[in-house]
Amino acid sequence: MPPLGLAYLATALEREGLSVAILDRQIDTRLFEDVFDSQQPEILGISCTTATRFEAFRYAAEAKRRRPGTLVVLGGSHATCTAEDTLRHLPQFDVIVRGEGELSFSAVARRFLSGSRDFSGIPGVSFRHDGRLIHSPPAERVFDLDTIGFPARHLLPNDLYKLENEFIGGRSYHVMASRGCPYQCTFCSAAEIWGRRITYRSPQHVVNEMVHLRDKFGAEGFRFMDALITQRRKYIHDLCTEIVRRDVVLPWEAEVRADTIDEEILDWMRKAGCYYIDIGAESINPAVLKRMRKQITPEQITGVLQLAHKMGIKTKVFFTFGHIGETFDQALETLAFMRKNRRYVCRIGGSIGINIFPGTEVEKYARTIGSLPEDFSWSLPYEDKRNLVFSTSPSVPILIQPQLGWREMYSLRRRHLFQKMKDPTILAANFKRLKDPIAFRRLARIFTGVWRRSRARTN
Ligand code: B12
Ligand code: SF4
Repeated sequence: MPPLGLAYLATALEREGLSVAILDRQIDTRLFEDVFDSQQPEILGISCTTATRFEAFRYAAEAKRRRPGTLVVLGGSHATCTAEDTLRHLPQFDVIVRGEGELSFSAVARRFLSGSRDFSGIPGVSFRHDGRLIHSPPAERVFDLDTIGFPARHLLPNDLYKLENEFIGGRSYHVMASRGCPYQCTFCSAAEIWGRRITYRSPQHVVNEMVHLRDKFGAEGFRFMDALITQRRKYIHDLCTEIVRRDVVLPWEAEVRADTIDEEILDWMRKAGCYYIDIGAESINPAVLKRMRKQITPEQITGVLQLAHKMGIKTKVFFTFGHIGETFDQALETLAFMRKNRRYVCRIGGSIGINIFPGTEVEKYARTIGSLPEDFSWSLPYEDKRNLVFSTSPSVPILIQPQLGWREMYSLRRRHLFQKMKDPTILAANFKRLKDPIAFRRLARIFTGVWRRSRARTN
Protein backbone atom coordinates (compact mmCIF):
# COMPACT_ATOMS: atom_id res chain seq x y z
CA MET A 1 0.00 0.00 0.00
CA PRO A 2 1.69 3.24 -1.11
CA PRO A 3 2.27 5.77 1.69
CA LEU A 4 0.03 8.54 0.41
CA GLY A 5 0.71 10.71 3.48
CA LEU A 6 4.44 10.80 2.74
CA ALA A 7 3.80 11.41 -0.95
CA TYR A 8 1.58 14.40 -0.08
CA LEU A 9 4.30 15.77 2.20
CA ALA A 10 6.83 15.37 -0.60
CA THR A 11 4.62 17.45 -2.89
CA ALA A 12 4.54 20.22 -0.28
CA LEU A 13 8.33 20.14 0.15
CA GLU A 14 9.03 20.04 -3.59
CA ARG A 15 6.89 23.16 -3.88
CA GLU A 16 9.29 24.78 -1.41
CA GLY A 17 12.03 24.03 -3.94
CA LEU A 18 13.52 21.19 -1.88
CA SER A 19 14.86 17.97 -3.28
CA VAL A 20 13.00 15.02 -1.72
CA ALA A 21 13.39 11.23 -1.69
CA ILE A 22 11.06 8.63 -0.12
CA LEU A 23 12.19 5.28 1.23
CA ASP A 24 9.17 3.05 1.89
CA ARG A 25 10.56 0.37 4.19
CA GLN A 26 7.32 -1.62 3.95
CA ILE A 27 8.27 -2.65 0.46
CA ASP A 28 11.73 -1.35 -0.44
CA THR A 29 14.42 -3.79 0.65
CA ARG A 30 17.30 -1.29 0.50
CA LEU A 31 18.89 -0.76 3.90
CA PHE A 32 17.99 2.48 5.63
CA GLU A 33 21.67 3.08 6.43
CA ASP A 34 22.72 2.75 2.77
CA VAL A 35 20.04 5.10 1.52
CA PHE A 36 20.74 7.59 4.31
CA ASP A 37 24.48 7.58 3.58
CA SER A 38 23.98 8.02 -0.14
CA GLN A 39 21.36 10.79 0.20
CA GLN A 40 23.00 12.63 3.14
CA PRO A 41 19.73 14.49 3.89
CA GLU A 42 19.69 17.67 5.93
CA ILE A 43 16.22 16.79 7.19
CA LEU A 44 14.96 13.27 7.86
CA GLY A 45 11.18 12.92 8.20
CA ILE A 46 9.90 9.61 9.52
CA SER A 47 6.33 8.36 9.52
CA CYS A 48 5.23 5.45 11.67
CA THR A 49 2.25 3.68 13.12
CA THR A 50 2.26 2.25 16.62
CA ALA A 51 3.19 -1.15 15.22
CA THR A 52 6.24 0.20 13.39
CA ARG A 53 7.38 2.66 16.07
CA PHE A 54 10.47 0.79 17.24
CA GLU A 55 11.79 0.57 13.69
CA ALA A 56 11.26 4.33 13.37
CA PHE A 57 13.07 4.93 16.68
CA ARG A 58 16.04 2.87 15.44
CA TYR A 59 16.31 4.74 12.14
CA ALA A 60 16.21 8.08 13.93
CA ALA A 61 18.96 7.03 16.34
CA GLU A 62 21.05 5.67 13.48
CA ALA A 63 20.65 8.90 11.52
CA LYS A 64 21.77 10.99 14.51
CA ARG A 65 24.77 8.71 15.04
CA ARG A 66 25.88 8.99 11.41
CA ARG A 67 25.15 12.66 10.91
CA PRO A 68 24.34 14.50 14.17
CA GLY A 69 23.42 17.75 12.41
CA THR A 70 20.46 16.17 10.59
CA LEU A 71 17.09 17.47 11.75
CA VAL A 72 15.03 14.39 12.62
CA VAL A 73 11.27 14.88 12.50
CA LEU A 74 8.60 12.32 13.38
CA GLY A 75 5.00 12.55 12.14
CA GLY A 76 1.91 10.43 11.48
CA SER A 77 -0.73 8.79 13.65
CA HIS A 78 1.52 7.40 16.38
CA ALA A 79 3.66 10.53 16.74
CA THR A 80 0.61 12.81 16.90
CA CYS A 81 -0.86 10.94 19.85
CA THR A 82 2.39 10.47 21.80
CA ALA A 83 4.32 13.71 21.25
CA GLU A 84 5.09 14.37 24.94
CA ASP A 85 6.01 10.75 25.70
CA THR A 86 8.19 10.43 22.58
CA LEU A 87 10.19 13.64 23.09
CA ARG A 88 10.62 12.91 26.79
CA HIS A 89 12.20 9.50 26.21
CA LEU A 90 13.78 9.65 22.78
CA PRO A 91 16.49 12.29 22.25
CA GLN A 92 17.02 11.24 18.64
CA PHE A 93 13.88 13.15 17.62
CA ASP A 94 14.16 16.93 17.33
CA VAL A 95 10.61 17.78 16.28
CA ILE A 96 7.23 16.09 16.16
CA VAL A 97 4.68 17.28 13.65
CA ARG A 98 1.19 16.60 14.98
CA GLY A 99 -1.78 15.97 12.67
CA GLU A 100 -1.94 17.09 9.06
CA GLY A 101 1.64 17.63 8.02
CA GLU A 102 1.96 19.69 4.85
CA LEU A 103 1.93 23.22 6.28
CA SER A 104 3.72 22.55 9.57
CA PHE A 105 6.49 20.41 8.03
CA SER A 106 7.13 22.96 5.27
CA ALA A 107 7.38 25.68 7.91
CA VAL A 108 9.77 23.59 10.03
CA ALA A 109 11.95 22.87 6.96
CA ARG A 110 12.04 26.56 5.99
CA ARG A 111 12.97 27.61 9.53
CA PHE A 112 15.69 24.96 9.84
CA LEU A 113 17.21 25.66 6.43
CA SER A 114 17.36 29.35 7.29
CA GLY A 115 19.70 28.36 10.13
CA SER A 116 17.35 28.34 13.14
CA ARG A 117 16.54 25.51 15.53
CA ASP A 118 13.81 27.40 17.29
CA PHE A 119 10.43 26.30 15.97
CA SER A 120 8.36 28.59 18.18
CA GLY A 121 5.33 30.06 16.48
CA ILE A 122 4.84 27.17 14.04
CA PRO A 123 1.46 25.56 14.77
CA GLY A 124 1.10 21.78 15.14
CA VAL A 125 4.63 21.01 16.32
CA SER A 126 6.31 19.78 19.50
CA PHE A 127 10.01 20.29 20.15
CA ARG A 128 12.63 20.96 22.83
CA HIS A 129 13.78 24.49 23.52
CA ASP A 130 16.09 25.65 26.31
CA GLY A 131 15.67 22.28 28.02
CA ARG A 132 11.87 22.47 27.96
CA LEU A 133 9.28 20.64 25.89
CA ILE A 134 7.16 23.00 23.84
CA HIS A 135 3.86 22.00 22.25
CA SER A 136 2.52 24.69 19.93
CA PRO A 137 -1.27 24.92 19.44
CA PRO A 138 -2.74 22.55 16.81
CA ALA A 139 -2.38 23.69 13.21
CA GLU A 140 -5.45 24.80 11.27
CA ARG A 141 -6.64 22.07 8.96
CA VAL A 142 -6.20 22.60 5.21
CA PHE A 143 -9.80 23.35 4.30
CA ASP A 144 -9.28 23.52 0.55
CA LEU A 145 -7.58 20.20 -0.08
CA ASP A 146 -7.26 20.98 -3.81
CA THR A 147 -4.48 23.40 -2.91
CA ILE A 148 -2.16 20.62 -1.73
CA GLY A 149 -1.94 19.04 -5.19
CA PHE A 150 -1.51 15.38 -6.08
CA PRO A 151 0.70 13.05 -4.04
CA ALA A 152 4.25 12.84 -5.46
CA ARG A 153 3.89 9.35 -6.93
CA HIS A 154 6.98 9.89 -9.08
CA LEU A 155 8.98 9.39 -5.84
CA LEU A 156 7.35 6.03 -4.99
CA PRO A 157 8.49 2.61 -6.24
CA ASN A 158 5.10 2.12 -7.93
CA ASP A 159 6.09 -1.15 -9.57
CA LEU A 160 6.82 -2.77 -6.22
CA TYR A 161 3.30 -2.33 -4.84
CA LYS A 162 0.61 -4.89 -5.41
CA LEU A 163 -1.61 -2.42 -7.20
CA GLU A 164 -4.54 -4.61 -8.18
CA ASN A 165 -8.31 -4.41 -7.92
CA GLU A 166 -9.17 -7.09 -5.39
CA PHE A 167 -11.53 -9.30 -7.36
CA ILE A 168 -10.89 -8.44 -10.97
CA GLY A 169 -7.18 -7.67 -11.18
CA GLY A 170 -5.90 -4.84 -13.37
CA ARG A 171 -3.53 -2.11 -12.29
CA SER A 172 -5.32 -0.08 -9.66
CA TYR A 173 -4.18 3.08 -7.87
CA HIS A 174 -5.11 4.36 -4.41
CA VAL A 175 -6.80 7.72 -4.20
CA MET A 176 -8.06 9.77 -1.25
CA ALA A 177 -10.86 12.29 -1.71
CA SER A 178 -11.25 13.37 1.93
CA ARG A 179 -9.47 13.53 5.27
CA GLY A 180 -10.60 13.26 8.86
CA CYS A 181 -13.63 11.80 10.54
CA PRO A 182 -16.36 13.30 12.76
CA TYR A 183 -16.93 10.06 14.71
CA GLN A 184 -15.11 8.91 17.82
CA CYS A 185 -15.06 5.13 17.87
CA THR A 186 -13.47 4.00 21.11
CA PHE A 187 -10.67 2.03 19.40
CA CYS A 188 -9.69 4.66 16.82
CA SER A 189 -7.49 7.73 17.15
CA ALA A 190 -8.83 9.61 14.10
CA ALA A 191 -10.35 12.42 16.19
CA GLU A 192 -7.08 12.90 18.05
CA ILE A 193 -5.18 13.12 14.75
CA TRP A 194 -7.49 15.24 12.62
CA GLY A 195 -9.85 16.89 15.08
CA ARG A 196 -13.44 16.03 14.21
CA ARG A 197 -13.69 17.90 10.96
CA ILE A 198 -13.84 16.14 7.62
CA THR A 199 -12.37 17.97 4.62
CA TYR A 200 -12.83 17.16 0.94
CA ARG A 201 -11.11 17.67 -2.36
CA SER A 202 -13.44 18.94 -5.05
CA PRO A 203 -14.87 16.18 -7.29
CA GLN A 204 -13.15 17.88 -10.24
CA HIS A 205 -9.75 17.67 -8.52
CA VAL A 206 -10.24 14.00 -7.64
CA VAL A 207 -11.27 13.18 -11.20
CA ASN A 208 -8.29 15.16 -12.56
CA GLU A 209 -6.11 12.80 -10.53
CA MET A 210 -7.97 9.73 -11.82
CA VAL A 211 -7.49 10.89 -15.42
CA HIS A 212 -3.81 11.60 -14.70
CA LEU A 213 -3.37 8.13 -13.20
CA ARG A 214 -5.08 6.50 -16.17
CA ASP A 215 -3.16 8.45 -18.80
CA LYS A 216 0.29 8.71 -17.20
CA PHE A 217 0.44 5.66 -14.91
CA GLY A 218 -1.73 3.20 -16.85
CA ALA A 219 -4.38 2.91 -14.13
CA GLU A 220 -7.06 0.33 -14.96
CA GLY A 221 -8.95 0.86 -11.72
CA PHE A 222 -8.91 2.70 -8.40
CA ARG A 223 -9.30 2.15 -4.70
CA PHE A 224 -10.67 5.01 -2.62
CA MET A 225 -8.93 4.87 0.76
CA ASP A 226 -11.20 7.37 2.53
CA ALA A 227 -12.78 6.47 5.84
CA LEU A 228 -15.96 8.28 4.85
CA ILE A 229 -16.35 8.82 1.13
CA THR A 230 -20.14 8.38 1.26
CA GLN A 231 -20.65 10.58 4.32
CA ARG A 232 -22.15 13.51 2.40
CA ARG A 233 -24.82 12.56 -0.08
CA LYS A 234 -24.19 15.56 -2.30
CA TYR A 235 -20.46 14.91 -2.39
CA ILE A 236 -20.71 11.28 -3.51
CA HIS A 237 -23.37 12.26 -6.04
CA ASP A 238 -21.18 15.00 -7.51
CA LEU A 239 -18.10 12.79 -7.54
CA CYS A 240 -19.90 9.95 -9.35
CA THR A 241 -21.46 12.39 -11.81
CA GLU A 242 -18.06 13.91 -12.56
CA ILE A 243 -16.49 10.46 -13.10
CA VAL A 244 -19.19 9.67 -15.67
CA ARG A 245 -19.04 13.13 -17.29
CA ARG A 246 -15.27 12.92 -17.74
CA ASP A 247 -15.52 9.37 -19.05
CA VAL A 248 -13.18 7.79 -16.56
CA VAL A 249 -15.52 4.97 -15.57
CA LEU A 250 -13.05 2.26 -14.53
CA PRO A 251 -13.69 -0.32 -11.81
CA TRP A 252 -13.20 1.03 -8.29
CA GLU A 253 -13.54 -0.05 -4.69
CA ALA A 254 -14.37 2.00 -1.62
CA GLU A 255 -14.87 1.65 2.09
CA VAL A 256 -18.31 2.80 3.28
CA ARG A 257 -20.08 3.22 6.60
CA ALA A 258 -23.24 1.12 6.78
CA ASP A 259 -25.37 4.12 7.84
CA THR A 260 -24.49 6.20 4.79
CA ILE A 261 -25.72 3.90 2.04
CA ASP A 262 -29.05 3.56 0.28
CA GLU A 263 -30.17 2.26 -3.10
CA GLU A 264 -29.84 5.63 -4.84
CA ILE A 265 -26.28 6.19 -3.63
CA LEU A 266 -25.22 2.68 -4.58
CA ASP A 267 -26.76 3.20 -8.00
CA TRP A 268 -24.73 6.40 -8.58
CA MET A 269 -21.61 4.59 -7.44
CA ARG A 270 -22.24 1.55 -9.63
CA LYS A 271 -22.79 3.71 -12.71
CA ALA A 272 -19.47 5.45 -11.98
CA GLY A 273 -17.58 2.12 -11.85
CA CYS A 274 -17.86 0.99 -8.22
CA TYR A 275 -18.03 -2.81 -8.22
CA TYR A 276 -17.08 -3.52 -4.61
CA ILE A 277 -17.67 -1.95 -1.20
CA ASP A 278 -15.91 -2.60 2.03
CA ILE A 279 -17.78 -2.19 5.34
CA GLY A 280 -16.26 -1.91 8.80
CA ALA A 281 -19.09 -3.51 10.81
CA GLU A 282 -17.07 -4.45 13.93
CA SER A 283 -19.91 -6.28 15.76
CA ILE A 284 -23.48 -7.40 15.28
CA ASN A 285 -24.50 -6.88 18.89
CA PRO A 286 -26.34 -3.55 19.45
CA ALA A 287 -24.92 -3.03 22.97
CA VAL A 288 -21.35 -3.63 21.80
CA LEU A 289 -21.82 -1.30 18.82
CA LYS A 290 -23.25 1.36 21.10
CA ARG A 291 -20.45 1.11 23.65
CA MET A 292 -17.78 1.39 20.97
CA ARG A 293 -19.57 4.53 19.69
CA LYS A 294 -19.62 3.21 16.16
CA GLN A 295 -23.05 4.77 15.67
CA ILE A 296 -24.37 2.10 13.34
CA THR A 297 -27.02 -0.55 14.00
CA PRO A 298 -27.11 -4.27 13.17
CA GLU A 299 -30.07 -3.52 10.88
CA GLN A 300 -28.00 -1.04 8.89
CA ILE A 301 -25.24 -3.63 8.49
CA THR A 302 -27.55 -6.38 7.21
CA GLY A 303 -29.49 -3.81 5.14
CA VAL A 304 -26.45 -2.66 3.20
CA LEU A 305 -25.16 -6.21 2.65
CA GLN A 306 -28.50 -7.33 1.24
CA LEU A 307 -28.91 -4.22 -0.87
CA ALA A 308 -25.45 -4.54 -2.41
CA HIS A 309 -26.08 -8.23 -3.05
CA LYS A 310 -29.36 -7.40 -4.82
CA MET A 311 -27.62 -4.74 -6.92
CA GLY A 312 -24.73 -7.02 -7.90
CA ILE A 313 -22.08 -5.07 -6.00
CA LYS A 314 -19.51 -7.19 -4.23
CA THR A 315 -19.02 -6.71 -0.50
CA LYS A 316 -16.39 -7.25 2.10
CA VAL A 317 -17.31 -6.87 5.74
CA PHE A 318 -14.96 -6.74 8.67
CA PHE A 319 -15.62 -7.59 12.33
CA THR A 320 -13.43 -7.00 15.37
CA PHE A 321 -13.64 -8.81 18.69
CA GLY A 322 -12.71 -7.79 22.22
CA HIS A 323 -14.29 -4.33 22.46
CA ILE A 324 -14.79 -2.51 25.75
CA GLY A 325 -17.38 -4.41 27.79
CA GLU A 326 -17.94 -7.11 25.14
CA THR A 327 -18.72 -10.53 26.58
CA PHE A 328 -17.78 -13.92 25.23
CA ASP A 329 -21.40 -14.63 24.31
CA GLN A 330 -21.76 -11.34 22.46
CA ALA A 331 -18.63 -12.19 20.49
CA LEU A 332 -20.07 -15.62 19.66
CA GLU A 333 -23.18 -13.87 18.33
CA THR A 334 -21.03 -11.97 15.85
CA LEU A 335 -19.19 -15.15 14.83
CA ALA A 336 -22.56 -16.84 14.24
CA PHE A 337 -23.71 -13.88 12.15
CA MET A 338 -20.58 -14.19 10.03
CA ARG A 339 -21.34 -17.85 9.42
CA LYS A 340 -25.03 -17.37 8.60
CA ASN A 341 -24.71 -14.36 6.33
CA ARG A 342 -21.94 -15.74 4.20
CA ARG A 343 -24.19 -15.90 1.13
CA TYR A 344 -24.61 -12.12 0.93
CA VAL A 345 -20.95 -11.33 1.24
CA CYS A 346 -17.91 -12.01 -0.94
CA ARG A 347 -15.41 -11.71 1.89
CA ILE A 348 -15.89 -11.69 5.63
CA GLY A 349 -12.90 -10.78 7.71
CA GLY A 350 -12.44 -10.72 11.44
CA SER A 351 -9.71 -9.90 13.87
CA ILE A 352 -9.65 -11.07 17.44
CA GLY A 353 -8.18 -8.68 19.98
CA ILE A 354 -8.58 -4.91 20.04
CA ASN A 355 -5.26 -3.15 19.61
CA ILE A 356 -4.65 -0.46 22.16
CA PHE A 357 -3.61 2.64 20.21
CA PRO A 358 -2.49 5.88 21.84
CA GLY A 359 -5.04 8.67 21.89
CA THR A 360 -8.04 6.35 21.98
CA GLU A 361 -10.70 5.79 24.60
CA VAL A 362 -9.55 2.15 24.67
CA GLU A 363 -6.14 3.35 25.85
CA LYS A 364 -7.68 5.30 28.77
CA TYR A 365 -9.91 2.38 29.68
CA ALA A 366 -7.01 -0.10 29.47
CA ARG A 367 -5.06 2.00 31.98
CA THR A 368 -8.00 2.16 34.37
CA ILE A 369 -8.59 -1.61 34.39
CA GLY A 370 -4.87 -2.45 34.48
CA SER A 371 -4.73 -4.00 31.00
CA LEU A 372 -1.97 -1.38 30.51
CA PRO A 373 0.06 -0.33 33.56
CA GLU A 374 -0.80 3.25 34.52
CA ASP A 375 2.78 4.38 33.85
CA PHE A 376 3.05 2.52 30.52
CA SER A 377 5.16 4.42 28.01
CA TRP A 378 4.83 4.05 24.24
CA SER A 379 8.50 4.93 23.88
CA LEU A 380 10.03 2.28 26.12
CA PRO A 381 10.65 -1.31 24.98
CA TYR A 382 7.49 -3.41 24.91
CA GLU A 383 6.81 -6.79 23.39
CA ASP A 384 4.23 -9.45 24.19
CA LYS A 385 4.62 -12.57 22.07
CA ARG A 386 1.09 -13.70 23.02
CA ASN A 387 -0.21 -11.00 20.68
CA LEU A 388 1.21 -12.89 17.70
CA VAL A 389 -1.63 -15.39 17.95
CA PHE A 390 -4.00 -12.57 17.13
CA SER A 391 -2.12 -11.76 13.91
CA THR A 392 -1.04 -8.42 15.17
CA SER A 393 2.29 -6.94 16.06
CA PRO A 394 3.81 -8.08 19.38
CA SER A 395 4.64 -4.42 20.07
CA VAL A 396 0.99 -3.26 20.07
CA PRO A 397 -0.80 -4.17 23.32
CA ILE A 398 -4.19 -5.87 23.21
CA LEU A 399 -7.15 -5.00 25.41
CA ILE A 400 -7.58 -7.77 27.97
CA GLN A 401 -10.60 -7.40 30.26
CA PRO A 402 -11.97 -9.24 33.28
CA GLN A 403 -14.93 -10.62 31.30
CA LEU A 404 -12.85 -11.34 28.18
CA GLY A 405 -9.38 -12.46 29.21
CA TRP A 406 -6.60 -14.29 27.35
CA ARG A 407 -8.36 -17.64 27.70
CA GLU A 408 -11.59 -16.38 26.11
CA MET A 409 -9.65 -14.54 23.41
CA TYR A 410 -7.72 -17.69 22.49
CA SER A 411 -10.97 -19.60 22.35
CA LEU A 412 -12.52 -16.97 20.05
CA ARG A 413 -9.42 -17.04 17.86
CA ARG A 414 -9.65 -20.81 17.54
CA ARG A 415 -13.35 -20.75 16.72
CA HIS A 416 -12.82 -17.98 14.17
CA LEU A 417 -10.00 -19.90 12.51
CA PHE A 418 -11.99 -23.13 12.27
CA GLN A 419 -14.93 -21.21 10.88
CA LYS A 420 -12.64 -19.73 8.25
CA MET A 421 -11.17 -23.10 7.42
CA LYS A 422 -14.64 -24.44 6.68
CA ASP A 423 -15.46 -21.51 4.39
CA PRO A 424 -15.39 -22.79 0.78
CA THR A 425 -14.29 -19.44 -0.72
CA ILE A 426 -11.39 -19.13 1.69
CA LEU A 427 -10.47 -22.75 1.11
CA ALA A 428 -10.51 -22.17 -2.64
CA ALA A 429 -8.35 -19.03 -2.33
CA ASN A 430 -5.87 -20.86 -0.11
CA PHE A 431 -5.88 -23.87 -2.40
CA LYS A 432 -4.82 -21.60 -5.29
CA ARG A 433 -2.06 -20.19 -3.11
CA LEU A 434 -0.74 -23.67 -2.39
CA LYS A 435 0.82 -23.72 -5.85
CA ASP A 436 3.22 -21.04 -4.65
CA PRO A 437 5.81 -22.85 -2.43
CA ILE A 438 6.57 -19.76 -0.31
CA ALA A 439 2.88 -19.10 0.34
CA PHE A 440 2.41 -22.79 1.07
CA ARG A 441 5.16 -22.83 3.71
CA ARG A 442 3.82 -19.61 5.28
CA LEU A 443 0.28 -20.97 5.42
CA ALA A 444 1.42 -24.29 6.86
CA ARG A 445 3.40 -22.45 9.55
CA ILE A 446 0.39 -20.31 10.49
CA PHE A 447 -1.94 -23.29 10.77
CA THR A 448 0.44 -25.50 12.72
CA GLY A 449 1.44 -22.60 15.00
CA VAL A 450 -2.14 -21.71 15.84
CA TRP A 451 -3.08 -25.36 16.24
CA ARG A 452 -0.18 -26.03 18.64
CA ARG A 453 -0.81 -22.89 20.66
CA SER A 454 -4.52 -23.52 20.98
CA ARG A 455 -3.88 -27.13 22.04
CA ALA A 456 -1.36 -25.96 24.61
CA ARG A 457 -3.97 -23.55 25.99
CA THR A 458 -6.73 -26.10 26.29
CA ASN A 459 -4.53 -28.78 27.90
C1 B12 B 1 -7.16 5.17 5.21
C2 B12 B 1 -6.50 4.51 6.39
C3 B12 B 1 -5.71 3.43 6.14
C4 B12 B 1 -5.33 3.00 4.76
C5 B12 B 1 -4.03 3.76 4.40
C6 B12 B 1 -4.29 4.90 3.44
C7 B12 B 1 -3.15 5.90 3.48
N1 B12 B 1 -2.15 5.68 2.71
O1 B12 B 1 -3.19 6.84 4.25
C8 B12 B 1 -5.07 1.50 4.97
C9 B12 B 1 -6.36 0.73 4.83
C10 B12 B 1 -4.06 0.86 4.05
C11 B12 B 1 -4.66 1.51 6.41
C12 B12 B 1 -3.87 0.54 6.95
C13 B12 B 1 -3.54 0.54 8.28
N2 B12 B 1 -4.02 1.36 9.23
CO1 B12 B 1 -5.10 2.89 8.87
N3 B12 B 1 -6.20 4.37 8.72
C14 B12 B 1 -6.70 4.96 7.70
C15 B12 B 1 -7.54 6.16 8.13
C16 B12 B 1 -9.03 5.76 8.06
C17 B12 B 1 -7.31 7.42 7.34
C18 B12 B 1 -5.85 7.79 7.18
C19 B12 B 1 -5.71 9.02 6.36
O2 B12 B 1 -6.57 9.87 6.36
N4 B12 B 1 -4.66 9.12 5.58
C20 B12 B 1 -4.48 10.30 4.78
C21 B12 B 1 -3.04 10.63 4.73
C22 B12 B 1 -2.87 11.87 3.89
O3 B12 B 1 -2.68 10.91 6.07
P1 B12 B 1 -1.42 10.29 6.79
O4 B12 B 1 -0.90 9.14 6.06
O5 B12 B 1 -1.74 10.11 8.22
O6 B12 B 1 -0.33 11.47 6.65
C23 B12 B 1 -0.56 12.81 7.07
C24 B12 B 1 -0.26 13.11 8.55
O7 B12 B 1 -0.42 12.02 9.41
C25 B12 B 1 1.14 13.62 8.55
N5 B12 B 1 2.25 12.70 8.56
C26 B12 B 1 2.29 11.39 8.35
N6 B12 B 1 3.55 10.94 8.40
C27 B12 B 1 4.35 11.98 8.63
C28 B12 B 1 5.73 12.06 8.73
C29 B12 B 1 6.30 13.30 8.94
C30 B12 B 1 7.78 13.42 9.04
C31 B12 B 1 5.48 14.44 9.07
C32 B12 B 1 6.10 15.76 9.28
C33 B12 B 1 4.09 14.36 8.98
C34 B12 B 1 3.54 13.12 8.74
O8 B12 B 1 1.18 14.33 7.33
C35 B12 B 1 0.48 13.60 6.34
C36 B12 B 1 -0.12 14.57 5.35
O9 B12 B 1 -0.99 15.46 5.99
C37 B12 B 1 -7.06 6.36 9.61
C38 B12 B 1 -8.13 6.87 10.55
C39 B12 B 1 -8.40 8.30 10.23
N7 B12 B 1 -9.63 8.62 9.88
O10 B12 B 1 -7.48 9.11 10.25
C40 B12 B 1 -6.56 4.97 9.99
C41 B12 B 1 -5.36 4.81 10.90
C42 B12 B 1 -4.29 5.77 10.48
N8 B12 B 1 -4.91 3.45 10.61
C43 B12 B 1 -4.51 2.81 11.63
C44 B12 B 1 -3.98 1.50 11.62
C45 B12 B 1 -3.71 0.85 12.94
C46 B12 B 1 -3.71 0.86 10.44
C47 B12 B 1 -3.04 -0.50 10.28
C48 B12 B 1 -1.88 -0.80 11.21
C49 B12 B 1 -4.14 -1.55 10.41
C50 B12 B 1 -3.62 -2.97 10.34
N9 B12 B 1 -3.71 -3.67 11.45
O11 B12 B 1 -3.13 -3.40 9.32
C51 B12 B 1 -2.58 -0.45 8.83
C52 B12 B 1 -1.15 0.15 8.79
C53 B12 B 1 -0.70 0.49 7.42
C54 B12 B 1 0.63 1.15 7.48
N10 B12 B 1 1.69 0.39 7.30
O12 B12 B 1 0.72 2.34 7.72
C55 B12 B 1 -4.61 3.62 12.88
C56 B12 B 1 -3.25 4.11 13.34
C57 B12 B 1 -3.15 3.99 14.84
C58 B12 B 1 -1.73 3.93 15.29
N11 B12 B 1 -1.44 4.66 16.32
O13 B12 B 1 -0.95 3.18 14.76
C59 B12 B 1 -5.60 4.76 12.45
C60 B12 B 1 -5.38 6.11 13.10
C61 B12 B 1 -7.01 4.23 12.80
C62 B12 B 1 -7.08 3.82 14.26
N12 B12 B 1 -7.38 2.57 14.51
O14 B12 B 1 -6.88 4.57 15.17
N13 B12 B 1 -5.16 2.60 7.05
S1 SF4 C 1 -13.16 3.78 13.00
FE1 SF4 C 1 -13.72 4.88 11.13
S2 SF4 C 1 -15.70 5.87 11.70
FE2 SF4 C 1 -14.72 5.28 13.62
S3 SF4 C 1 -13.59 7.12 14.27
FE3 SF4 C 1 -12.14 5.80 13.13
S4 SF4 C 1 -12.20 6.53 11.02
FE4 SF4 C 1 -14.02 7.36 12.08
